[in-house]
Amino acid sequence: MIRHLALTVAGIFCIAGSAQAHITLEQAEAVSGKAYKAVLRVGHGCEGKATVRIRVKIPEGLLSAKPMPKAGWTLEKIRGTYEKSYDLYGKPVKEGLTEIVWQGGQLADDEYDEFVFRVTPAKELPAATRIYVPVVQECTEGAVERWIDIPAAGKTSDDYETPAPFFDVVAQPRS
Ligand SMILES: [Cu+2]
Repeated sequence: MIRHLALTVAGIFCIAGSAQAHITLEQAEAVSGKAYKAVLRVGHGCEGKATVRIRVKIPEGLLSAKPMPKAGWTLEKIRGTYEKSYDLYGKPVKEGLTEIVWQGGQLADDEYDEFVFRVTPAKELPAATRIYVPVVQECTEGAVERWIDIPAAGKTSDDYETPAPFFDVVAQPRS
């Protein structure tokens, strides 16, 4: 009985700092100006409820975003204009996907899955920029988890209950 209760509690509350349990990105680093494969790892549902929709906001500076289609889920691709024009392989780009939505599937709370997209971090991004990728996870019965917390100065993502997934953009190695 005690064991059962412990499991239930663990299922309801995310253990602080337990990155595996949150929605996180598999690759911690991307090279500026090169394609980055973003693998969003979904470790659980919303307080025990199954995930039915994943909405990803593509942050400014991440160019030519393309989602990887996923069996059992339909994709919605929302286009928008960037805040400024960027140089991508010698061509100016000013627009692209600003939001990606997977929906129509169902991922049980006790199952794990990954949602993949590709982006190219703009060369114009300063080296060692940490990029936060806000994700909204929608579940059955209208439950929602908003993985959008961006740490304030002096804090880290571990200080937050629903941190936004992130990765660091590093400079291209000199050849
Ligand atoms: Cu978690």
